[in-house]
Amino acid sequence: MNTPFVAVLMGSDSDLPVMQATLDLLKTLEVPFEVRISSAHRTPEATARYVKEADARGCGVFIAAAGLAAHLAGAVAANTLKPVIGVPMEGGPLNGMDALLSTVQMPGGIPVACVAIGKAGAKNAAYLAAQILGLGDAALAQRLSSDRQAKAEAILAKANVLQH
Ligand code: RP5
Repeated sequence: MNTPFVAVLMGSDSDLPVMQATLDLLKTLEVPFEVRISSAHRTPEATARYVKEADARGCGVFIAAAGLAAHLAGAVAANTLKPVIGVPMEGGPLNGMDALLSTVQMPGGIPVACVAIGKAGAKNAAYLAAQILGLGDAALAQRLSSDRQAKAEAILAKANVLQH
């Protein structure tokens, strides 16, 4: 069986500046991934086709980012039994609240794990995907553990600086 990869979808290339944080972290954590611009509304058939094909090729986790009436994560979840992480984008007059509710309010039986709006969500989508894949990959779990430790040490070092 191939090593599971993460498929990162976004509804528009206008989502890329925020979603770059997801791609950077997956790279840092050495998680294999591929990226597609694919829209639930503008390219619905292509989205469904890609999800089924990526699933069959060994995708382990899907990440789907979209803004406004954000139906991409739900459309992905409708076409796979693999875990789907939704990232609400913050653009638009409602600052992402529309995307948050559209992403998180899935009907029972078709789950989407929805993370925070915008940059924090983009980062956590990568961490959550890595944690899921880390359940079956001890080396990846170790890289996650080292990353968390390094972040804690960086904060403690800053606290020390403030005390002096
Ligand atoms: C959503 O609409 C996209 O995910 C994006 O966040 C938003 C705006 O898309 P563009 O008009 O910038 O292509 O589908």
